[in-house]
Amino acid sequence: MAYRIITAEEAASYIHHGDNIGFGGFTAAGTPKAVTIALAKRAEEEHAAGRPFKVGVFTGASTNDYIDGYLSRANAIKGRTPYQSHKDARDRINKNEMDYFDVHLSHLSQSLRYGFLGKINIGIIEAAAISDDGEILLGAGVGMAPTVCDLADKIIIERNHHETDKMRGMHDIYTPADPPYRREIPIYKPSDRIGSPVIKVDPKKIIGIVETDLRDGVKPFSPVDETTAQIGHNVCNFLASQLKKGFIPKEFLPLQSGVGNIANAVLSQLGDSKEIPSFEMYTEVVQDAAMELMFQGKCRFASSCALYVSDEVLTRIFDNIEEFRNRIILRPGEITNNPEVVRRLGLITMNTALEADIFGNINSTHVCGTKMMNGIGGSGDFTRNAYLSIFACPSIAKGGKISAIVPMVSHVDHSEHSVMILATEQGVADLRSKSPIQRAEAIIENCAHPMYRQLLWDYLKLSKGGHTPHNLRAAFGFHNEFLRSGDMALTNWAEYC
Ligand code: 0RQ
Repeated sequence: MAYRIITAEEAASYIHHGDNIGFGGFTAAGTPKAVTIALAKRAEEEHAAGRPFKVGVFTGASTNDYIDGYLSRANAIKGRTPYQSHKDARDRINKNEMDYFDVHLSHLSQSLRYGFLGKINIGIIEAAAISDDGEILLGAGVGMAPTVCDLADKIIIERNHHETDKMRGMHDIYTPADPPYRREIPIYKPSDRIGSPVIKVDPKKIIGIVETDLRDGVKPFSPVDETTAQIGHNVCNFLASQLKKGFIPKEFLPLQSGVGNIANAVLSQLGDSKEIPSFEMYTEVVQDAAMELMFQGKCRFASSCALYVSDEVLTRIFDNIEEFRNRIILRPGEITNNPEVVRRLGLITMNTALEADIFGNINSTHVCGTKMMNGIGGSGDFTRNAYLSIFACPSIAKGGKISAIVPMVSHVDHSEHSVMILATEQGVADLRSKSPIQRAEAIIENCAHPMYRQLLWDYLKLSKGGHTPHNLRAAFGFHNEFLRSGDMALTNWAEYC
């Protein structure tokens, strides 16, 4: 073995205050787990001794408690990008104790290569195996590991004994050349392989190997409830109607599905629908619901950046690895989310909104316009380039005290120009070819909860003139009312005009 086996504590000792760390993995899948616990302890000791200790964190997407949890609790993160979904990270971000900037996932690797974001001092990569000549076999998540390995001055490998060598052949590692030399990414169907099954690095960059057997520990999502089942049902019916009308080819088109409870529920419903034929996925995460569709045969093939699945489901994949090696490809995030490929393949994209406005703008990230929830993730990469872009969410949140349909979104992630379909448990609004006023009518009628419908009609009446009618004094009336009384339903427009 050409490398030193080191402890997590020794690995952490090579990381200095102010360093930027690039992590492999995507969501909790294949994300390092051991060194960051030791790093958090070290940060706490440094802080106790009155010395500053904070690092910059670049990840493929959200991570796990081992990175965002431990490092946030230790207040050891100076800056972080991109998507995160950990409560402790969110708390630091919203208290401005961690500088967070949110970018489209497909942009991150190339922005690092272009030098826009500073350098990567240390890469930490979880691997299933590593050869003496520097071939790294990744585990269940790829993220931006290839770019991290390329750019980092030094690399620490966490060899995880649960990420088995059986995964050899599942990955497809490809890094596009940078402009002005970039060519097309030659993926013409989700199952096309264009790269290498391993990452190749200069062995001299590897500081050492930390042995671990910690599991990804993905928790199952909330079971599908009446509301999320109805959303899924509405999306399925809509897709079936598009198929009948010939707007979707009879072979169907590859699907992308975002993360979270709603996305999981929509996928479950697709599995049950007799009208939707079997399909392929070209997506950034495969969750339990998508794997369930693969087990059933409803999903024939999945191209993804990660197997973000519960430990039981991952074990089931490993137990049937010969089959799934031919039915799953794991790619870097800049390829799974690549706008060029998304547009070419003609994806049906399904992502989740926190709130939507009556004109079709979507806020997926900020509660009441100010508090960061998770981030934009890949939802922009997919939505802007989709064949058919769908957003779904429950029409109300927090027991009805929040309407997800508002007069004006308090933060814009996806604009009315990119959003084609909005679905809630109430119904579906097809926004294609509609003027702003027609969109507002369709959204209020089909998507708003009955307890908010009249308030929204009243808002539209107050909003006189212009192509996109608004009453700028009242536009954030729902949000202001929620901040004041805790219940948007108590909005009295007279007070906000
Ligand atoms: O709060 O957790 O306290 O119960 O938001 O909402 O309904 O469980 O939905 O799990 O699907 O998450 C948009 C955050 C939805 C997610 C978002 C509250 C609600 C609940 C969660 P509780 P649900 P989900 C690829 C794709 C953006 C990025 C994306 C997300 C909690 O889907 O991060 O799609 N999407 N990336 O009560 C205040 C509102 C609210 C609200 C819901 N209007 N105001 N709170 N909630 N609506 C991802 C990757 O790139 C990996």
